[in-house]
Order: sequence, then C-alpha cells, then structure tokens
Amino acid sequence: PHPIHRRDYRPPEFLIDHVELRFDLDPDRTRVEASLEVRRNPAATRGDGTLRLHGEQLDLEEVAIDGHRLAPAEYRVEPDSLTLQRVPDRFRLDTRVRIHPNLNTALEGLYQSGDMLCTQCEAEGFRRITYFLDRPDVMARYRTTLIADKGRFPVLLSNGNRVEERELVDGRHLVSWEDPFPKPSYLFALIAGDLSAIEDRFTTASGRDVVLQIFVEPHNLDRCDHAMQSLKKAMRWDEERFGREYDLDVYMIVAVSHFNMGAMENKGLNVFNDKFVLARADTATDEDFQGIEGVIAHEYFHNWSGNRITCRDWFQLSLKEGFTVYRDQEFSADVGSRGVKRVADVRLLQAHQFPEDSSPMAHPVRPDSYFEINNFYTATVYNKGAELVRMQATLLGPELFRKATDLYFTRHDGQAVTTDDFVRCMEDVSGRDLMQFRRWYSQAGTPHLHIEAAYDAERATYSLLIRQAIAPTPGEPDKDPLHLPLAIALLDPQGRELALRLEGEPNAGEPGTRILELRDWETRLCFVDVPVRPVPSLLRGFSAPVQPRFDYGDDDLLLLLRHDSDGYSRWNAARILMQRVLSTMIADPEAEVPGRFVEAFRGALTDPETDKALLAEVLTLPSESFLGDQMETVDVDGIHRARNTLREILGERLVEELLSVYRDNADVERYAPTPDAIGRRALKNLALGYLMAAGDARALTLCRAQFAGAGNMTDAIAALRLLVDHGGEDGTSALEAFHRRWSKEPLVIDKWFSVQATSSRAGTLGIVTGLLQHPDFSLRNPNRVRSLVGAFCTANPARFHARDGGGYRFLADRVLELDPLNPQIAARLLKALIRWRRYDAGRQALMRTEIERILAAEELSSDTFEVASKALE
Ligand code: BAL
Ligand code: ZN
Repeated sequence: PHPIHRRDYRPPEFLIDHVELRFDLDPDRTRVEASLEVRRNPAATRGDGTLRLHGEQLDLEEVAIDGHRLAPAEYRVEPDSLTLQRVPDRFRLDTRVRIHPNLNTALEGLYQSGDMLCTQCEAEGFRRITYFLDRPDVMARYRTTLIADKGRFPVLLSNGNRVEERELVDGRHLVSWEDPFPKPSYLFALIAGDLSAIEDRFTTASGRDVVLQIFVEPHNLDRCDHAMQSLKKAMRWDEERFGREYDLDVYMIVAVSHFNMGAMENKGLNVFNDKFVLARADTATDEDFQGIEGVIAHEYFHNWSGNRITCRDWFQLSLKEGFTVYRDQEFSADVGSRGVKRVADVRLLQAHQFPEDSSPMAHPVRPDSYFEINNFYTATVYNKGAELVRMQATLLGPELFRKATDLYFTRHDGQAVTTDDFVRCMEDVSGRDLMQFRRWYSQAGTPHLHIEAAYDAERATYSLLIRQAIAPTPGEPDKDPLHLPLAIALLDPQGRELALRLEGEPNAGEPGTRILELRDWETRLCFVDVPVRPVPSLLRGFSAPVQPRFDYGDDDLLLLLRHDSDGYSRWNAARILMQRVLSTMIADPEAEVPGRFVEAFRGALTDPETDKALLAEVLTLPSESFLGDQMETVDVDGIHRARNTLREILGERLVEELLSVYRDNADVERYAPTPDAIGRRALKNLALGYLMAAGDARALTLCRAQFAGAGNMTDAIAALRLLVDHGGEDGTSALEAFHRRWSKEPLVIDKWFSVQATSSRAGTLGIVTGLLQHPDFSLRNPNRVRSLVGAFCTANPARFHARDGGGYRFLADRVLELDPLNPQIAARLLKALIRWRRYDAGRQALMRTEIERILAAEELSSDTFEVASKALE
C-alpha cells in the first residue's frame, strides 16, 4: 500500500452534477445501473481528458457514453478503477454492474445485515456500489430507484423525498427517491427490509412540517421512544442554539444490527448501529440511554455540519466531526448537567485521545497523510477536534462564536471546505488573528503546562510562571508553542473566588473565572491586590486539551475538592489525591492509606449539596489505564493490586456511610433516565462496588437482591458485574440466569459477553477464549466482537497484559482471523498493542512478536498493515 498525502490534493478534473441510480436488489446478486451527468471542472487544470472512476469489487457489465455502448477496448478496468480516455467536456455516462451484498463481510458499500440490505458509504464505500468519483468534493443531486421483492423487502428507502411508488410483476415493487440537495457520495444510503416504523412530526421554527420516522424490525418497535424524543429535542436545540433548521420533508432513522461505526448521517436517512437506537428500561442502561441521546443528536447535527457543508477531502474530517462532537457535547450539557457532562468528556479525552497522541499512531487533528482513511476516525479527529472548536468558542465568547458559525453556515452552504475555512469565519467576525491557533490543527501531541506560582504577602501579589512543553511525535521532532485559553480562578482559604486584577490593569473584575491567553513557551503573569495566599483553580472547565502540572499541597486539593464551583476542577482535585495515595501504594504494598484521605472521601460521600452524578465521578478511583499512563513504565500488576487494595480499605472504613448512601439512593419510583435518577443510581452502584470490594456480607446480600429484583438494566448489570467478580456459585448462577432471560436480545447478550470479558478474575482469558465457541458469538457481528474481544483487550488491562503474553497472542489471533472479513474492525482491535513501548522489557518483546506475526501474514488489508507497521516504526 502507498500513503496518500494532503499536499497532493488537487481539485477534481471532472464534476458530476446529477446521478440516477437504479437498483435491482437481491442479497446474492444486485444489479446497479448508474447514469451520471459528467462535466469538466472549470476550476481545475485541464488534463488530457482521462476520466478515472473509483470502483472496487464490481462486476462490470456495460459502459456507455451518451447512449453509445463502449467496446471493452475503449475502457480499462482495474481492481480499484474504471478508466475512460478522451472523454467529451460534458456527457452522460451509463454503467451497469453486479454486486454481491451477502458476501460483503467488510460492511462497506451495500451489505446484508440480518434479513435486510443496507449501506455504509463513508468514507469510501460508494465505490463498492458503482463506478464513481468517490471523493467528498464531488457533490451531486441523486435520484434513486429501488426494485425488490415486495414480500421480502416491503420497505425501500433512500435519501430525500419519495417521488414514486408502484407494483411490478412477479411480486416485486419499485420506489423512487429524489434528494434535492447536492451531496458527496459518502452520504448516499439505501435500505431494503421488512421493517416497521414509529412516526412523529416536527414543526420547524419557520413552520415547515417534517415527518420523523424510526424504522426497526417489528419486534423492536417498543424501544424507539427514547430515540424519537432525543431527535425532537435535538432538532429544537439546533434551531435555538445554532439557528439551524431541518430542510427535507422527512427525516428517517433505521436501526441495523451489523454496523462498523456508531451511526451514519446519510442525508435524510441516518443508518444506526441498533445499540444507539433501541432502549427500554429493562434492556438498556443509563449509559445506553445517554449514548442514544448523544448519537441521535450528533447525526442530526451533521445535517448542517457535514452534509450541507462537507469536507473538501478526508484530511479535513475534523471539520465535520470535531465541530459536530462539540455540538453534541453542548446539546447534552444543556439538556442534562453541564458539569457532569464536561467531566465525562474530559475523562474520555484523557482515556483515549491523550494516549493516542503519545503513541506511534499520533497524528494532527488535520492529518498530513494516511494509508487508510478508516484508521483516522479517531479520538484525535473527533474529540481533540471538538476541543479545538471549544477553544475557539472560548476565545471569541458566546456572541461572536454564534456569529462566526452563522457566517460559516451561510458562506459555505453547498460547498466542500477545509478546517482553515472554518477558522477564517472565526477571524472574520472577530477581527482576531488565529494564525497561531491554527497550529492546533497541524501539530500532533498533547502540550504539558508546567505552572509555578509564588505569593508575596508583603506586596500582595500572586505571580504565575507557565511553561508549555510538547514532546516530539512521529514525523514531527520539533514543535511550536500553541495559542490557548487558560481559565483560572483564585480561591481564598474559605474557598471563595477572589476578584482578579493583573498587573497594569486599572481595576479588578468581578470575582470569578478569568480567561488568560497563552501564546509563548513561557508566560509570566502577576495578579495584584491579592490579600491572602490563594489556591489556584486551574484550567477550569478544562479550557484547553493539555496536561497541567502544578505542585498542589494536599490541603490545597482538599480545599478545591470541597469548595470549587467548577466541576472539572473538583473532580481533578479528587483524582490527584487518589493518584497520590495509589502511587505510594504501588511503590510500597505495605503503605498505609492516610487517615485524612479517608476522611476527605467520607466528607465527599456524605456531601448533601453536590449533584449525585458528579459525586459518583469524583468518588470513582482513576482507572488502571489512567494510572498506567502517569507512569514511566506501566506497572500492570502493581496498579491492579494497589487499586483493589484501596477499594477494599475504603469499603471497610466507610462501611456505614456506604450502606446509607446505598439505601438512600435505592430507586423506589419507576425507571426514568433523568439526570437526577441517573446520578442516584450511579452513586448507589458505586457504593455497592466499594462494599463488595471489602467483602462485606451485607453487601453480598444487597447485591444478590439487586440482581434478582432489578427493575432496570443499569442496576441489573451493575449487580451482575459485581457477582461475576465475586465469583463462585454467585457469579455462575447469575450469568446463567441472565443469559436465560435475555437470550433473544442481542444487545443484552453483548453485555453478557462484556461482563465476562472485563472480569478481573484470574481465569478470564480462558473464559473469553472459550466464549469464542459460544453459539451466540460471531466474528461477523462488530458489536459482538467489540463486546467480547474488544472489551477484553481494552477494558481489562490486568488480564490482557498478563505477564505470559497470552492476552497478546489471543488478540493477534483474532486480528488475523478478522482481517480478511472486516479490516476496519481488525485494525481497530490491533490498536490495543500499539503502545507496546510503554511496558517492561518482557512485555515489550511479547507484544512486538505478535505485531511482527501480523505483519508477516500474507494479504494483509491496508487498514491492518498501517496500524501494524506504524506500531513498529
Ligand atoms: N460520519 C461517521 C459517523 C459519525 O461520526 O457520525
Ligand atoms: Zn460524526
């Protein structure tokens, strides 16, 4: 395989204005006829008239130009293209191909999922449907006709509005769809199946009536309400917050069981992994409900940030993904609890993006090259990309930021643009120069901020010295300093915010947060009129995606934990305190847990004021992976032991408080996924976890009762997880009962696999290996693969990284099995090995051996090849 470079981008020599597609659908053999109106692009350099269309795995039957059928000598077919020479400046190109959806295990293009046919075209799947200029800067209007057996496929959907529907002979029927909005091919979709829909309506701000439909297999109709409510909330929110209205007469969502990603924003016809649609109290957890709300919103928001305005090329992926993640984060913050949402987003960024940014796969938010674009749907492009949008919003302030997004949406409507175009809108409305800020898009790596402070009691000044440092990343040995907003407050010894005045300023502002802008490797600042030595609340709201380092005293952290009004800062203080205790315990297994730490934990646990969901975040110990990330060399076993010991000690010392928290938050009412109820359940199950860790007999009784009597999946799965970790007859019988009850519910069975894969018990690898043979397991279903193999390799560090290398062998075997079937999923799994240099010499050697074994395989996909080869660079 060869890399593709951003610098090689050229505008397309030809454009396609209109596409007419006709599908004769059959899972074995589908016929696709395409009629393309092609013309030269006046904005491109004139070439010699060669038109090279993308196409893969297509059986070509016929090609015609302006109605004249071409002889095979007049075109060239290669495995990835169809080339025509000396084409006219404007013409109609007709092709007819055959494709085989039921053999498509990669789930890109048209494929079979259960009994239905569906598509996934982003990024480059359309070329597996027909020959085309399959690149996002070629935007066309589509008319799509679907023909299929009516008994087997009564529902036939595609993008846009339905314009024709009729019966044909032999029990077949035909439905035509027309999408008035020009779109890139990656947004094309079709669905054929025996589906039922729930339907609702939405009236837009300007009074347009829109039909909303969610299509699912009939037995799932009773679990679509939450998705529909989420969609309506998202539509209203986007009107109010961003001034964006929906633009077609119908908005359709279809849930499918076999899907590589979370969901897909195809114009007017979103296709979803069913995990992000289906929810009923007894089958879905609070996390599932929240995930559905967020993903439904995310895909809806793409209608403007992605579809109306799309990416010029795939290097610009964050243009739509970073911005849309920012939009969905803000939506969830507005409809739920802002502080809790921010902590969850920061936790996610630190758990996935920071490690990626210091790995062999580190890349800028706007990458410079790739072998396989599917490998770049990453936490960096999505989540760090969202942080870059958030920083711009912070730098401009809410009014100007809204003006800038308004400008972006009007200026670029109908265009395929770049992240630079986005930033230019920020500059144009604000008059600010964001030249340096643009480095965030082009430079990889997480900046460290080393902050030092000095209080001068005599002069009443508080000075800060802030240093940026960015470690080299692959291909980028030298870094430049970044422009970033640092949100800060100073708290007095009672935890009250001080009014801040920087040296040289005439007056102090109101007490509260101040946004400082950093641009240099080193920044010195001095606050004046500071009456007492303050405690700094730094990087409030996590105002920039950096790693702050400040030498807080334990007392300072306790003050922040108790009093800071900023949720992120409180959570961060708790985490530093926990990390300190754990580091000591990792280094010395005999180390005592300081009494004042236990008291602080007790204080937080019994704090009646704080949002319970935030408390649950604050009182959760840092994950084993996070603790490993903070170490020079990851001490897999030391971390696991120390974390378990601390859980046990906290459970023992705080048993009475934990029992009260459990009882006080036990649900009595009907299940509702409201922020308050979710917070109560989170806190209750957290308490139960600490109690179980301590081996308390009352806890085991509570846990058994919770499992047996749970009225919702959140409580059921929390209890199941604890019983499985507890082991013995409790674990076995709970697993059996759970499987018996939910054997017909694939999404619940995914949880059953995950619980076993993430158990900290010693024999987990053997159990996971055995489960590969379970009749419910299949390598062909990505959700199932993620729930067993993915969960074991990414969410069970102690067992995956077992010293004997069994976990690594297990992963490599699965990657090799999966690669020929579904390269996207194979490559994603393999990422669990790429940070091999972070481990001790023994583990390094074992991981390396497995990566080399994968690289030695014949016929590796470009997806897996890219990850494996970069891992060893
Ligand atoms: N565009 C791929 C799925 C998503 O990010 O919405
Ligand atoms: Zn997206």
